[in-house]
Formats: sequence, C-alpha cells, structure tokens
Amino acid sequence: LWSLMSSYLARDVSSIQKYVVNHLEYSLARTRHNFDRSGAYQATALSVRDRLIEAWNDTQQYFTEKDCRRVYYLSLEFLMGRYLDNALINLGLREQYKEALIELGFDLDEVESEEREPGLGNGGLGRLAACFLDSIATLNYPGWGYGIRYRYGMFEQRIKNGYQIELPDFWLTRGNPFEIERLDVSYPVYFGGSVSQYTDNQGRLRFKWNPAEVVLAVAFDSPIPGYDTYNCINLRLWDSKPAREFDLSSFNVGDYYKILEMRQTSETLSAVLYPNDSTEAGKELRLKQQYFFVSATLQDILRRFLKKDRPLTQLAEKVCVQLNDTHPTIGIVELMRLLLDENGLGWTEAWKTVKAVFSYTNHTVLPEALEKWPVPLMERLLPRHMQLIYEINFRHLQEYARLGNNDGHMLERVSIIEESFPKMVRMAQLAVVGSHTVNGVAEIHSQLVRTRLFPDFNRFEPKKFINVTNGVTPRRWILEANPALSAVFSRWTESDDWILDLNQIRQLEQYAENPDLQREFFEAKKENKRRLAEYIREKNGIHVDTNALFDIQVKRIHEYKRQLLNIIGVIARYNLIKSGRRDLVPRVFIFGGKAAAGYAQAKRIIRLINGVADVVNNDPDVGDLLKVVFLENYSVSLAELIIPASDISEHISTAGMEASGTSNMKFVMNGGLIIGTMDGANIEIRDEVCPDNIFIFGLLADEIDKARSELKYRGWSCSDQRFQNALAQIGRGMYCGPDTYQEIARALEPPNDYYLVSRDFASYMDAQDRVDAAYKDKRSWLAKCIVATSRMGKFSSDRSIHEYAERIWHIEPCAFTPSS
Ligand code: 26R
Repeated sequence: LWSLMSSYLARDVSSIQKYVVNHLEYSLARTRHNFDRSGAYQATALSVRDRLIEAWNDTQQYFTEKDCRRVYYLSLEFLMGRYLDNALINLGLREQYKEALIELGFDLDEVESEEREPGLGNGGLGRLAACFLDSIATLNYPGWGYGIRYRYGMFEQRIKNGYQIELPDFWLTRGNPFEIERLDVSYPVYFGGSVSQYTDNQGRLRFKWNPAEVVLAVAFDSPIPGYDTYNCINLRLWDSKPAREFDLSSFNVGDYYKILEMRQTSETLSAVLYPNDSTEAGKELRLKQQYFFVSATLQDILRRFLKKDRPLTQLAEKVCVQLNDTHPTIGIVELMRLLLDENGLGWTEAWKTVKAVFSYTNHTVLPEALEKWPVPLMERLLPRHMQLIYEINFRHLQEYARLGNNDGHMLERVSIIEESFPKMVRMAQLAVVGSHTVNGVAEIHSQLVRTRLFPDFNRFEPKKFINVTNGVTPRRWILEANPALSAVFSRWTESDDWILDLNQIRQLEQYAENPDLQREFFEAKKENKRRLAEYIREKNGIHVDTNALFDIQVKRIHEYKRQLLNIIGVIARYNLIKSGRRDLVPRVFIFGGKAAAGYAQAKRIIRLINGVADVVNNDPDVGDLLKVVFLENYSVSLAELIIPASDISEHISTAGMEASGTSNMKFVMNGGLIIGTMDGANIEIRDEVCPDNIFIFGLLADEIDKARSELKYRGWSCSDQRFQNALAQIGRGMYCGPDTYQEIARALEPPNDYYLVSRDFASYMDAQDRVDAAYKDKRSWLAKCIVATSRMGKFSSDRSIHEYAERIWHIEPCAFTPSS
C-alpha cells in the first residue's frame, strides 16, 4: 500500500498543467468556465504545495533518522513576503510553471500578484528571521522556525489627506494555500492559578503549578524550500483555540455564558501582531502571547527529543534554541519549570541544561524598546515562573557578588529585577543570564551591547558576547526582486554560482570601467526605475522622470531613523530651486514606511512629508528638477519593487541607534549607492566597498553624548541658513497645519533635538552635494555602483547563518538526496 505514496511529482510542463488543473477541479471545485486569475493562483499554489510536502516529509524523516542536532529559531515575528514566486525559484521550476500557465491562458507574474502577503512582522527583526530560514534551508542545516500565526498581521497603511490611517490586515480572507493545519499537533497552555508544595517520594521539596486557565495551541506548518537543494525545512506557527478542558468542571467555571466568554478570549490570543517596533508597552495580552508561543514550542521540542528513549539531561546535545530578541525569553524559565517540576531534575543539572540550550540575539539598544514586565502581572499570569525568576536571580546575584568588583551598584545593574514601583522583570538581563551566548547584529552594535547594555556581564563573562553581522538572502533580494541585474551577474561571472556564493560577484569589479558592463548595469537600473515609475504613476498619479536620480528612504518611521533630516533637506533643495538654481541634478525623493499607531510624532513626520510633496509636485517652477513621493503601505512585496530602482538610498540614523539595518545591504546588492551615517552595518559596508563608493556624513557614535549635552546645556544651535529657513517655513504652516508643524518645529529646536537632526544637517547637505557631483559623471557613477555591488558578498545571510552554525549552534549540514 505504501508504494502508492511518494512517487515524486514530475517536473515537465505538461505534467505541471495536469497538476494545476487537477487542483482546480478537485480542490477548488471549479470548471474551465470559472477559471479566473484568483483560481489560477490557488490551483498553482496548491500544486506547488504538493511538491513542497514531498520534500518536507523526506527531509524531516531524514533529520529524524540521522538524529542530528537541530536549531530552533524562536521569533514572535516572521516577515516572509509572498511564497509562490520564492518557492518556484527555490525549486528551480519557475520557467516550467510560466510556460504551463501561458498555455492555460495566464501570465505567471499576474497570477503571483494575486497572493496576499503574510505581514507577520514589524520590520527588520521579522524580515531577518525570514532571510535566516531561507539560508538555513539552502545550506541544509537542520533547523526549524517557530512563531505565532497571527490572524491579523501588520496593519495596512492608507494615506488620507496626508495622514496615516490604519486598517486591520485580515490576510487569511482567501485562505492560505501554503500552510498545513496539523490538527494532530496541539498542546494545552496554562495561565494563572497558584503554586503548591509537596514532598516527593525521595523526600525532596517539589512545586506544583495549579493553573486557572487553559488554551490550546494548534500547529500550522509552512514548508520552506532551500535553493538548489532537495531540503525543505519547516516554519511552525501556533494558532490558539479554546480547549475542551474549559468546558469541564475541573476548571469550576460552572456558568455557560462565562465559558463562552473565556473560549472567545482564548481565540484572541493569537489574533493580532502588536504593531510596535520601538516602544515596549507592557500589555498583558502580549505577555500571554509570548508565553503561549514559548510553552507550545517547548512542549513540541521536548516531545520530539523524547521520541527516542533518553534522559533530558542530554537535551543540549541535540537541541539548541535561538531567541530572536527578548520576546521569547520566558522560554528560559519555562524550560526550567519543565525540567524541575515536570521531569524531576535537580536545580544544578536543570540550569546547566537550560544554559547550554539557549542563546540570545539582541536587536536594539534603545532603552524604550527593552522589554520589562511588572512583577505583579507576572505573578498573576505565571506564578510559578515568577518564583523561578526570583530563584534564578538569587543564585545569579550570589555568583556575581562572589566575583567581586562591586562598586556598590553593580548588583543593582545586573539584577533581573528592577527595584522600582512596581518591580519589573528585565527580560534582557534574564536572557543574558540564561544563555550561553549573546550576540549583537553588527560590529558597532555588538560593541554597544557590551559597553552600554551589559558592561558588568561583559567584564565577568567576556566570552559570552559576540558579534554576528546580519545578512540578507540573495535569492529573494537579488534573483527574485531583480531579474535584470541577476542576468548581468550570471553573464559576467559566466555562471549562476553567485546565487549560492555571493562572493562570486566580486569578479565584476575588474570590469568596473568596461563600457559594455556599464551599459548593461545602466540598462538594468533603468528597467527597474521604469517599473517603479509606472507604479508611482498608477498609485500616486505623479509622473517621475526615470533620468532623475531616485533617492529612496523606506523603513519604519521613527525619530531615530531621521526621516526628518531627509525631508528638511528636500525643503532646502526646493528653496534653492525657487531661488533660481537650475543646475541641480534632477531628483525624485521616495519615502515609504509605517508609523506605530500610537506614535504621534512619527505620524506627524508622515504628514509633513506628504505636505512637502503636495507643495513641491504642484509648483510649476520646479518641473522635473524635484519630485517627492510617499508610497503607502510599505511591505516586503513593495520593497522588492522599490529597492532595485534606487540610485541612492538613505540610512541616516543618529550614530549608535540603528543596530544594523538590513535594507542598506539590499540596496547596494541591487546596484545602488547609499548615503548614511557611521551606524549599524553602514560601517561594515563602508569597510567593504571603500569610502569612495559610499556617502558618509555626520557625527560618530562616541561624539553623540557630547553633542547632546552641548545642545542641552551650552545652548548649541544650528546656524545653517538653509535649516533655519526650512524650519521657518514649516513654522509658517507652509506644508502642513498647526496640529503638525508646531510639534515638529518644537522637536527640532534646542534643547529638544535629541536625535541631533540640526547638528548633522550641514554635514548631511554636504554629502548630498557630493552625491549630485558624482551622479553628473555617468561613467564614474556606474563604476562606483559596480565596485560597490561587487563587494557585497559578506552581506549574504548564508554567511551569517554559517557563523551562527559554527560559533553558536554547533550544528552540521544534513542534506537529504532523493534516490529516485
Ligand atoms: C518590545 C517590542 C515593542 C518590540 C521592540 C522592538 C518589538 C519589536 C522590536 C523590533 C526591533 C528589535 C527591531 O526590529 N530591531 C531591528 O532589527 C534588525 C535586525 O537585526 C536591525 O537590522 C535593525 O537595525 C533593528 O532596528
């Protein structure tokens, strides 16, 4: 009977057509008479899913057989972007599918654009997790991603009269053909109640948690295929459901309507992604989400480990868990609880195991983004965990006290508990104490993690802190997003090897001055600028000239990222044009990004950008010299359209505040140059491409404190006339109403300008002048672009994942090769 299974699906065009039509008929119950584009997408997706399932099953069975050591990447966010195109590319089937669909009357690109993007992340951190999964699969590492299947992802952004409006993102309206619901994989997750003590049969004191509430976690799996390998890994996302136990008297609810109410609450647990990427709000539901996710995940991991008969003391030999920021950190405590309370281990062996399993990646040094949970909340929702945190902290402080070198405040700083009112649990301290390795995401950031966030930990355990610079996957961000440039890479390296080894594109450097390569580079860029110009015309009704320099800043809107510096620069440029200057390089400034719904200042920045766009774009004196565009609802799919089209992109955070940035890498890989501060990965990009091929400006991270105090206490103020004029115009309401301009102007005036926009302004404008000058010399501009692009090998996420695998996870590749 088993021979009926697993005969591999064929890869030829007519078989593919057969599979697609079969799904149309039997999965969608449609006929040729209602075979529309949406049906074509569904049927195509389902046929691809079949193939992924084959590879998925074989790979997972192989991992199990080999019993290889695995990594689990725990993240509250996965910003995957669309699946279909990526899956077809990684499976090496895009051409066949294209042809198959043409004969069925469809264009693959159009069919692909039917897909609703799962926006299960805020920004950089979520997208990094997605790139990492692609690299783990491609490099054949045995690993899985774990997360939450939010039914509402990142909100949809609309711009109305210049203001941001948020709409709920119910991305599952038309289902999700790339997930498999695992009704057989579900776990109860408990909350609340109390803790009791008892003595076990060996006379030892034990603790038992008697929870008050239960929720069921159900697994949804999405197969993640690697590129040019048969391996296919898994992203397991948890969905919450009411548990049957609810309805039984064991929970002593007794009231029918109360039961239904509680059932509803359990469904809301996985309902919505918290759309904040920068300020910790300390919301109860968010803590519940975190614990729900972590508890289900650890139950799943332990069950898999225990399928083979072996003691849990060996767990760390087979399992390692990477915490994507502190969001899943309660997992450290949960594993302690499972080992101590449920499996009878003693403290010493349990703690040793936990520390050997976990490692933690920090993604921000902004104090307002560091997670803290009120002790009373923790006591109410997770009473046993709170006890364990106190015990972990007690032992930790004892150890640190023994290490000495206490300046009187050291223990206070390293304590997991902040002695405030109410007391707070500091998740970053907990993550450091419970992990064997802590990493930052770019050299400068890792240095700041050591010196600013955890100086005492670093003094006593310097080996714990390392750097792993971020990277991005060349499959999605070059091959998929930029077919034109991909063809150039393959032609000039005479191979497709760069897709798996991005260092190969270094070969292009020797031809940087070659007119043929320059022409091809130019044509590819031009093609991408045309595509974007077309989109801008359609969405914004603005005509932009593709000969103009495209200057792009797309990322979350935040004061530290300084979109204000950019837009004030635009105002200054506008004023220059108005004063009669005609010799400027024509530019199109393109902005995109979401502001957290409750972040008033970020929303005002959006309003200002749109106000400036209105004035500039409608001023007949300006013509094609200057255009300003705000693209609404920035997303992964939109990024794939925008990034290949840039000449210059802006990465201009106040030095020391952007941990890494990853779009900076994507922009340069796609043949654009960047203007930026000495911050995050910009610094390493500069090291790679050489200072000639990047436009750097502004204060350095170690000059920031002094500049702030000069601004605050010594009355420093910006004497630059261009800045003052722009500010005065804003203050006169030239670009937006009083609700907006007053707060903007106020924030930029001394002593308020915390992000030092005024301080870096002149230096920024100088850098923009250098950009103009460089762009005027087409040949040397193209040479710069070619050299910079060719030197981006380091920033492939394959390199990052190799580093994690070797330095943190200690895992080996485990490639399955199909025999038939
Ligand atoms: C606590 C909660 C509200 C929260 C805080 C911060 C939720 C999400 C975040 C997101 C932060 C941690 C984030 O996205 N950081 C970004 O990580 C990227 C990947 O490492 C970096 O490139 C980027 O510089 C950094 O801002």
